[in-house]
Amino acid sequence: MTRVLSCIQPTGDVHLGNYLGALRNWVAGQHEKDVYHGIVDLHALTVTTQPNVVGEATLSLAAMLFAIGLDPNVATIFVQSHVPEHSQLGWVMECTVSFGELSRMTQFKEKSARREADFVSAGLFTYPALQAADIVLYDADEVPVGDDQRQHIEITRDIAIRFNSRFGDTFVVPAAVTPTAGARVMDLQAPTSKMSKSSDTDSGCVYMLDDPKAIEKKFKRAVTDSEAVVAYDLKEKPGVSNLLDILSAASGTPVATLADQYSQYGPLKSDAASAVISMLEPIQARYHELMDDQAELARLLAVGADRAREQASATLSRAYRAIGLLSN
Ligand code: ATP
Ligand code: LTN
Repeated sequence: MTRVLSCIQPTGDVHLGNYLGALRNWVAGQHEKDVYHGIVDLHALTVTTQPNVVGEATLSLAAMLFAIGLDPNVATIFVQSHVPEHSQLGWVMECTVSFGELSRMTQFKEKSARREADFVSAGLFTYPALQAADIVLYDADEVPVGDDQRQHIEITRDIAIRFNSRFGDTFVVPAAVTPTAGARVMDLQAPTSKMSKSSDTDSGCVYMLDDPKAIEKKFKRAVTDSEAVVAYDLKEKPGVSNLLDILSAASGTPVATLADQYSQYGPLKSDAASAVISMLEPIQARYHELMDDQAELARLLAVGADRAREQASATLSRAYRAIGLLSN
């Protein structure tokens, strides 16, 4: 069966865009392929300076992943730092990639420029080597990623190919695949930009843990236009089209059917809010249940860590043997 791996960083709260655009597809995908999903806390260290923040975000993200329906008995859901082989193989990967190759990574150039006077860790620079380890440790055939991560998959392929040619066939060379298209959710206040946790205000971003009142308020205030005609037109009517897209994704009704059903913005907004609230209700309930039962959450993560380690340790040993490190 095809092995798929995709990871997520525990930074910031999960929002509707992450869910409808990506995470919901992870849930559907777990029954189609052999999937591994890591919460990559060590990657988050590249920009962390405060104690406890990463651990708490990791726990919360884990509860959210289980709450949306990832089944630890079907998918392998693990925390990166619970599988020490990531750091171990990460070093080997660092020694298999060149300074020049890492210097060409767009994400590093952008992130380090944005941090300007801030601390730019060496980890931010070597990050793609750790990501390469994340991927090859699991013999992943496919890595579904957005455009921003394609360069990191390319460098992973280059590293794997270089290692295999130096030390003999050891790693599966992964392919970047375009994830199943999810909904593209736009900011409710600025519908030409994608919904994002880093936008200026929170009022255009619906978080998975927002309470019903907050969700209603955000939809009520959603930016539309002055035409007062409900129609799907991404270019001319981005706000209304976004509401139709969200309502469609949350209710399962096709956009075309919905567009015919509404003639005013008010009902469209309140129905979109209600559909989102009903969709999130069971997820939030399960999330809080898990957060209140940390022992269960720890048990679920241990199941994932055990399965992940079994695979990861076999690959690490294979790599050490290929290099010919002295065994102990
Ligand atoms: P930031 O808010 O800092 O830009 P983000 O919220 O976009 O981050 P990422 O960690 O970059 O989150 O993305 C996680 C996943 O969610 C990715 O697969 C990304 O494509 C998807 N995603 C993020 N925002 C949206 C959105 N508005 N619509 C659809 N998919 C999205
Ligand atoms: N760099 C990715 C997160 C990430 C990842 C991975 C994705 C770390 N390791 C392995 C896919 C496969 C990001 O910032 N979104």
